[in-house]
Amino acid sequence: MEVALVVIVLGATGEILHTDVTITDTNSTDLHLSALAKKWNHHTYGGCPVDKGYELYHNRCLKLYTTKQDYQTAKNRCGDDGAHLFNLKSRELDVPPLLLLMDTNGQVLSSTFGQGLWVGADDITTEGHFLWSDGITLLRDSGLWERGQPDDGGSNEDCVEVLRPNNVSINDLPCSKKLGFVCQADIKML
Ligand SMILES: [Ca+2]
Ligand SMILES: [Ca+2]
Repeated sequence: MEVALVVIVLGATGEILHTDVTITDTNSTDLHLSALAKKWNHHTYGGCPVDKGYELYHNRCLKLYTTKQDYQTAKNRCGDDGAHLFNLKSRELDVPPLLLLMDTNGQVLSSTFGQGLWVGADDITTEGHFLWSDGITLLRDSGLWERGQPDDGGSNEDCVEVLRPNNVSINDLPCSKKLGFVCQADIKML
């Protein structure tokens, strides 16, 4: 006899604000998410591929990679997970999950240019026209850019890092730079 209790709290617009899972069975009492991941290996939780190390932070499935890689390698690594580099589109919806991910991993966003984390935007295809990994345009007036950015410094800055723990912002820099990165798995409806 096994009972799984799943609590999902939805916001006014239907986004997932919080989820919690408790399993009770005859041999053990309260198993938490990590145990659930092992128990149901290759399954998803809340639409997140937990077997690959992704977890739900507010309403985003994220994983932090701290080993520094160039942009293309980082992008490929996310792709290997069936994910993509994090699309940090909304200060309201995407910054809280990012900061929770950092906090949970005992990390802090750098405030130094060139030492941030890769996110999923670049202007490799057309200079000056930044696209998120889903093909949506990242506007220059999005309100996410650091003041004076993007500046295509040295005519060689085509990839985007995220910076600053207290006033999260983005900057373009050379794609060959090696940074940690954040991958995002799109939430699948169960
Ligand atoms: Ca550029
Ligand atoms: Ca720049």
